[in-house]
Amino acid sequence: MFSLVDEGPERSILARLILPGSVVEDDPLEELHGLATTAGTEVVDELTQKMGTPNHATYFGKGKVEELRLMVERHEAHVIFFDNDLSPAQVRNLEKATNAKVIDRTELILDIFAAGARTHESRLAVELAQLEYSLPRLKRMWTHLSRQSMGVGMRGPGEKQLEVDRRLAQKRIHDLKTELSKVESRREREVAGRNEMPTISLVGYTNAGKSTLMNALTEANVLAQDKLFATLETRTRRWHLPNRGHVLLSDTVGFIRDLPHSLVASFKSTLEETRQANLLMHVADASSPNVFEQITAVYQVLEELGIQAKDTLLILNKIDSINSPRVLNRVLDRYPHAIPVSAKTGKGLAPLCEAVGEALSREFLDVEIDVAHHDGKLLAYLSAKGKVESREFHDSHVTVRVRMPAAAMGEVNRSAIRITPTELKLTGEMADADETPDNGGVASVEVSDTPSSEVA
Ligand SMILES: Nc1nc2c(ncn2[C@@H]2O[C@H](COP(=O)(O)OP(=O)(O)OP(=O)(O)O)[C@@H](O)[C@H]2O)c(=O)[nH]1
Ligand SMILES: [Mg+2]
Repeated sequence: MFSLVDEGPERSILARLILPGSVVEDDPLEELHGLATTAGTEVVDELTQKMGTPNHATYFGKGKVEELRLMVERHEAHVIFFDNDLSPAQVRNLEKATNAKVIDRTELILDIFAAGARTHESRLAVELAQLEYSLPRLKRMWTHLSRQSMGVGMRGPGEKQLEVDRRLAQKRIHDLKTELSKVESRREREVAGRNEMPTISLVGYTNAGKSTLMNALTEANVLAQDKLFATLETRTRRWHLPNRGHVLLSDTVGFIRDLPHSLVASFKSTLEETRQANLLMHVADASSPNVFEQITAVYQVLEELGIQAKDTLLILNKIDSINSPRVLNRVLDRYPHAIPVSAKTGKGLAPLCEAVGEALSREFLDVEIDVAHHDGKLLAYLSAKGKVESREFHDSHVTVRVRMPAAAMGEVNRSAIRITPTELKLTGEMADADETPDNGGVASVEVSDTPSSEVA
C-alpha cells in the first residue's frame, strides 16, 4: 500500500509479453513509454518476455513475475503497465505477487482519455467506456496518487464504482448510452446540415501531427503537443483552398493500435465529421520507425468505424526530421501516391493543396441541370444536397447551375430532363460567398454545456 502524501510523480514499470505473430517494433516498449509518461508517471524500468501463450494465472511466466516483484521493490515503484490486455484474475494475481498496482493497456488508454476529456460529449463517451471496462471487474479504476492527493483524481466512475453494485452500474451504462445516442443523432443532423462546403477530415495515428497540420493550413490555433491523445474533441475550421474556395477542415481524436473497442464505439458522435466527410486526409508520421504499422492500425480503426470506403489522401508528415532519403523512399515505394510534407516547416503544403483540390473535383460535379417546372421535389433536392449558383426560368423548365456531390447524382439522373457538365470556376461569386465576416454561411455548432465540435 502506498500513502497518499507521496511526493512527485508515480513511478512505473513497463511490461510486455511478445506473443508469436505480433509485430515487434525496434523498440517494443516505445509506445507504452509514451502512454505511461502521457499519463503522468515516471518510467523507472521495463521488462519484456517472449512466450507462446500467456500464463493463465499471471500472464508472465513465474520467473518473470518474480523479476517484476524485485523491480518494484528496488525502485519503490507504484504501478506496472502491461502493453497487453489482461483478465481480471491475472491483474489480481499479479498485484498480489508484485505488491504494485497492475494496469493493462486498455485501462491505461482509458485513463489518458479520462484525464483529457474536456467536453460534455467526450466525458460521456469516456465514462461509458470506463464503466464497460470495469463492470466485469467491479473494481475502482486506476487513478494517480498525485491526482488523488490533489483531489482531482476522482474522475470517471472511479470512487463511485466501489460503492455501487453491478445493477447500478448497468443502469448508469444504460443512461449513458441513451444520452450519447441523443447527442449522436443531434450531431448527425448538425453535421449533415452543414453542406454548403466540401468537408475534409484529418485522421491518423496519435501524435502524427494532425493538429499541427490543421494549424499550418488554417491558422486554427488548436492545441498540438508532443504527447499521445492531445486532441480528444473535433474542431472544424474553414480552410481557403487556393483555386477552389472555402472548404471545411476537421481535426479530431487520434487512433492507436488496439484502440479499446468500447472507446471507439462511444466516440461515435465525436467522429461524426469524419463519418460524413467528403474526403479524408490520413496523416502519418513518416519519421517513425513504425510508420507502416501505424498506417495499418489507422485503416483498421476506420474499418471498425465503418468509414473505410472514403476517398483518402495519405500525407507523410515530419519529413523535416528524416535524415536519409532512403527512409522516405521506403514509404513512398509502398504508397506511391502519398504526399510528403512537413507541417512544421510548411514544406510540401502547396502540392498538398493541389492534391486536395483534385480529389475534391472527383467528389463534386459542376453541372447545369434542366428540371421540369412541376418537379418541386428535384428542385428541393438540388438545394438541399448541392450548392446552387443560379436558376434560370424557361417556358418548360428551370435550368439550375449547381455543384453537386458525385454521390448525390443518382437521384438527379433519374428525374432531370437534361444534365450538362459546366466549368463552374469557383473564383467568382461562389468562392467569395463565404468571405462574409464571422461564420459566413456555416452553421455554427453549439451543443449544450460545452461544444465538442465547433466551427469558427
Ligand atoms: N519535426 C516535426 N514535428 C512535427 C511535425 N508535425 C507535428 N510535429 C510534432 O509532433 C507532435 C504531435 O503533434 P500534434 O499535431 O499534436 O499531433 P496529433 O496528430 O494532433 O496528435 P494527437 O492529437 O495527440 O492525436 C508535436 O510535438 C508536434 O510539434 C513536423 O512536420 N515535423
Ligand atoms: Mg491533435
